[in-house]
Amino acid sequence: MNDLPRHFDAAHKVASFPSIKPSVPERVIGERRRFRTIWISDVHLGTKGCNHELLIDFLDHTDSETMYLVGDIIDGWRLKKKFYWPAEHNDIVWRILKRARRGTRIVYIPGNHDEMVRPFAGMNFGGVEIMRAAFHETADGRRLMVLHGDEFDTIMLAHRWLAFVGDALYHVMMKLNNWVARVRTALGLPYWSLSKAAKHKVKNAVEFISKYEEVVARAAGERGVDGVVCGHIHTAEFRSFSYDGKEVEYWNDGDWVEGCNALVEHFDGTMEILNWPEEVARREIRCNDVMATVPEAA
Ligand SMILES: [Mn+2]
Repeated sequence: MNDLPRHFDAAHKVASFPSIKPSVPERVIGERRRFRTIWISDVHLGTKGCNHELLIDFLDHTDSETMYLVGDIIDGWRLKKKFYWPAEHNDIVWRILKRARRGTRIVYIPGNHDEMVRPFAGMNFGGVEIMRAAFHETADGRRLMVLHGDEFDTIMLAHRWLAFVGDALYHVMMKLNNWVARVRTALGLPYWSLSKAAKHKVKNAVEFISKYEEVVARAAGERGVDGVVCGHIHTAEFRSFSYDGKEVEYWNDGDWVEGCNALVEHFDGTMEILNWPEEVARREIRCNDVMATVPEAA
């Protein structure tokens, strides 16, 4: 019971947070892109992996009626080991709370890395609703189940396979493989393929992702919803499955460590996965086009 005043105190601090100025000022250039709904997850605040620059840019250029934070927003596991919290990470919290103040409905569904927030499900901190899972109805009436997704990753393979995902790494591995082979030959050792070992891991990773998507979609099908939105495996994706002769949509909103993706719902109910680095590149090209039409000052 002694805990209660402490929680109120924490809630008060969170509520007064928007009056503090962020270290990176808000940059709203022209109109914000408005969506009905935005889903983001796997931000991993409190780690060097979090791409705070791109996320701040995303938050400054978009707006929505509802925003779901689909877990692993704060990395409590890593923070417990080593405290790392740059000013930009506060800026992200500041921006989210400011959205809530401007009238966006914010729903925070904690994941496995921020599981310490899970006991607060049902509470509201500074306009942020904390929930264990949510049901979202799209503008065209589809019912989607929203959850982080670690519930379906029973073996918790996430960390072991994540390191092996990605073509780029595979190519580096191939180069390294040649080097290892040469050194081994020079030393008179038998051939051993590093790339083959890696390829095996990559194949396992691909199988794991595919299996995971299937398991999550099936769980949604069993609950009779039209689809599911989750995060957790850091792989933004849309897939359509069939359950009991009915279509079940699988949406993964990706992450802000590697891909920097967000899932959005337009006002007509159409859903789209945004790749923010690509959006930034497109914006810069458009900006250059505009600049090219500006006559040079004499
Ligand atoms: Mn997770």
